[in-house]
This record gives sequence, structure tokens and C-alpha cells, in this order.
Amino acid sequence: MQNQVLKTSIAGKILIIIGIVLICVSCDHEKITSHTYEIDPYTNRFNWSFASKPYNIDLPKGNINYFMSQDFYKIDVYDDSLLASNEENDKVGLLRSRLSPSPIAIPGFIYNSWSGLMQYLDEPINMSEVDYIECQILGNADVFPVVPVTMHIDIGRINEDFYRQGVSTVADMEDGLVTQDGILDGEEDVGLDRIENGQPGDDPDDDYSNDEIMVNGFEEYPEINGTERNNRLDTEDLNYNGMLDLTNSYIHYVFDLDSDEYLHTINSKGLRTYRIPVDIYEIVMDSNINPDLQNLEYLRIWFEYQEETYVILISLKFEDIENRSNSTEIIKP
Ligand SMILES: [Ca+2]
Ligand SMILES: [Ca+2]
Ligand SMILES: [Ca+2]
Ligand SMILES: [Ca+2]
Repeated sequence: MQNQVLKTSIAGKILIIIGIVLICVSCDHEKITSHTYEIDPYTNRFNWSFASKPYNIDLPKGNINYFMSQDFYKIDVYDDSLLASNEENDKVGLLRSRLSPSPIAIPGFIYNSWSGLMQYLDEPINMSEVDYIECQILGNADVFPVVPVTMHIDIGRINEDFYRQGVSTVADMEDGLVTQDGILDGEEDVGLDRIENGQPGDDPDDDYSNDEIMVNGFEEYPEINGTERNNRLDTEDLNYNGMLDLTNSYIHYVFDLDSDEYLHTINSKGLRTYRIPVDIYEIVMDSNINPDLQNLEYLRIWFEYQEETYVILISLKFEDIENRSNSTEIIKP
């Protein structure tokens, strides 16, 4: 009997959770689409946070605003010959990032800024099963100014301290402002600064809004990455182990987006497909803990650039040739 009650209450909770998820999804402007497409974990903005500072770099921090644009169609991205006529107007799931340089300016001196994103991986990457990394970037001059961008990919144990780095050794998190229970209580959604809008000390840049603006004919969501009033329980503790993990022990790949070095193909729409050999990484570590290449838990992508520009990530895959089912193909033959 008690079991039955328990089961009923669990089933009830699951229904409520599903209901909340459905409401949240339908509230999010970006998700409203009549078309279906595969969302890979690397173009889904909900999986990303702002990046912590890469270890051992000495570059000023720029800004990144990342969002899933709804105004790119398959015909904007893929070769016409690969598209059936009924899919030309299907939307493409992509992650568009507006990169702004650091506001620090020294006249006559040009330097690179950095900014990026990171995520804890639900499924760790096992590099012994990866044959190459494939990254697709839409490099279309109609869409963004042609600015040299260097892309970095870090995989492994990555410092979680991405918000106000070095200020605290405890994870910044919203949970606990009311009750530390893993649930977003009403008054907790005030951002990682834990200070409500309008109160002294509030981070002026943490307000969330999914309002879109049009810039050069393309939609942007300048406040979509805010953590205050975003209806999510935000935390720096990306792996939910109750600690602010500070270890850096990862493998690092770097390539220039305007270079041919790892460029595999470029199509008529400006879609650049890079294939990065797995073995060209360098190891970055701040202790004697070597990266566990079979269990790489965090991913960080970050960019170096001098001027404001955009990066449109169409896909990122860790390709396993022997087991193709592990990777997703967007275009059906
Ligand atoms: Ca709570
Ligand atoms: Ca705040
Ligand atoms: Ca929040
Ligand atoms: Ca943690």
C-alpha cells in the first residue's frame, strides 16, 4: 500500500516535471519551430556556460553572447545538390556566438582577446575511440565580418571557476539562497552574484531576457545568457559534486578558422569543415595529475580575436569511424 502511494506520488512528480519542462520549452522563443532538427549537445546553448579562464594564458577577457539562431535554413548552409527540395527551408540547429574584444584599449597596440564556453559532459569523451575531431563553422562573409579567429578546444578536467574567477574557492550558485535543495525556489533566481536586480552590488550584466534584436538582418539575443530570472538554477559546480573543481588537466587543440591547415572541405555556402587529427594535442596541467584520455569530462571551446565578430558553430563531433552510430549525420544521403 505504502509502495503504491510512493509510486503514485513519484508518477505525479514526474508528470509535474514533464509539464514544467514543456512549459519552459514553449516559453523559450528560440525553441519554437515547426521544423525538427537534431540538436547535438554542442550546438544546444542550454548545455553551455561561460568558460573559465584557460590555464596559463595572458590575454584580456572579451565577451561572448551565444544563442541558437532561428534564421538559418539548410539552404543557407548546405550545398543545394545535397538537399531535397522539401528540406531546403528546414531550420538548422546551430550555435551563433557574438565575440566582442576586451574593452581595454591601448592606442597603437593590437592584441587578442579571448572568450569562450564550457560544459560538463553527460558522457565523458574517450579519446581512444575518437579518430578525429570534426568541426563545422559557417564562414559566410554576408553573415559576419571576416576577422581572423583562432579556435581552441580543451577536453579534460577544467577549472569550474568561470564567474568572478579567483574571488572564492566555493562554487558561486543560486541554490541555497532560500533552501539548498537542488530546486529553484522562488527567490533564488537572482543570478550567480546572489544579488537581486536593483540591490547594491548586483551584477549589471546578469539579467536574462529572451528578447531578440535584429542586427544586419539577423536575429540576436543579447541578454539570453543572463542568469538572473532565467528560470534556471545556475551554478559554477558544473559536475554537481558539491565542490568548485579547480584542477586543470586537459588536452588542448588549436587551429585558425581562416587557415587551410585542418580544413577538410568548404562548400558553396561557406561551410567550413575542419578535421583535426586527435594526436596533435598538447597537454595542459597545473599539477601532477595527467589527463585521463579515456575519461575526459569537461569541454571548453574558446576563441582568440582582435575585433568584434561572430562564430557560427554548425556541428562538433568526436568521430569514431568504426562506430559511426556514435556520431550524428545531419544530412541524409
Ligand atoms: Ca533551492
Ligand atoms: Ca543578480
Ligand atoms: Ca538563474
Ligand atoms: Ca564541481
